[in-house]
Amino acid sequence: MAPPTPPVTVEARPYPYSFDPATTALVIIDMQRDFLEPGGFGETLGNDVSLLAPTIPVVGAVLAAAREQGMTVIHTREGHRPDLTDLPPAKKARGNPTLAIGDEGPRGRILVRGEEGHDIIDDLAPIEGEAVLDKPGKGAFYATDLGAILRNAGIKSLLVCGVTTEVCVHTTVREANDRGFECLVIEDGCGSYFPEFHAMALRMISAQGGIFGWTATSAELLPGLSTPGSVAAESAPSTTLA
Ligand code: TIU
Repeated sequence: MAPPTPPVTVEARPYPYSFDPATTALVIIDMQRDFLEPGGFGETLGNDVSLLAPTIPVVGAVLAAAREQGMTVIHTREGHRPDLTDLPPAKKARGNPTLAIGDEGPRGRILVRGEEGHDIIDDLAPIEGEAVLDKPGKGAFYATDLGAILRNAGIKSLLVCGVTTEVCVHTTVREANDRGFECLVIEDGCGSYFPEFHAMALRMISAQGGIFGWTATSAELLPGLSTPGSVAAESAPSTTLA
């Protein structure tokens, strides 16, 4: 039997975050062509998708470290059934997009499962053994089996990254927190079309003593992930949660 993995403690806001890689999942939110590349849903809503590009190498580095540790990895994709029966009419109408969800765009039908634009970008393609979770909403727990997948794998903590910070990342972290998961949001592994929303969304998570989670940069997280058992220099174990 493998020896138990010691906890990792990383510098984080509002205070150091401790987790055991064996009971922690990396959850990568919606790193899809539809949000990150031209011609997709994000652009049809009037956004500059290049603002999200800096997240790609960061998520790639965290993903590589998580794979190295043998951690549970979950990739989510926002999108709808081809017949759009799971698409609320209000969601289709909202945003006054140049192309609505389900319309034919340059990368296939916008935000529809099975289309090129709906899939995860090549740089972060899932590998065998990693769950790809299709979700119709902004939160990854709504109308999905994510809760069951995490419970069945004995997961207690989540490392969360992806796009966009104040929409799908926030909604998912709020849902996870209410379900008892301890969430660390990777600051530079998240991105928004609105840099000011990104900054405030991160502050909202760690404010009020970590009202629904912690945040840390990839530079703070990655050394701990590559050497499990390491403890950040200024950690305060009495304030961390198991
Ligand atoms: N538009 C926007 O900022 N986000 C979304 O619609 N979905 C996600 O955040 N994935």
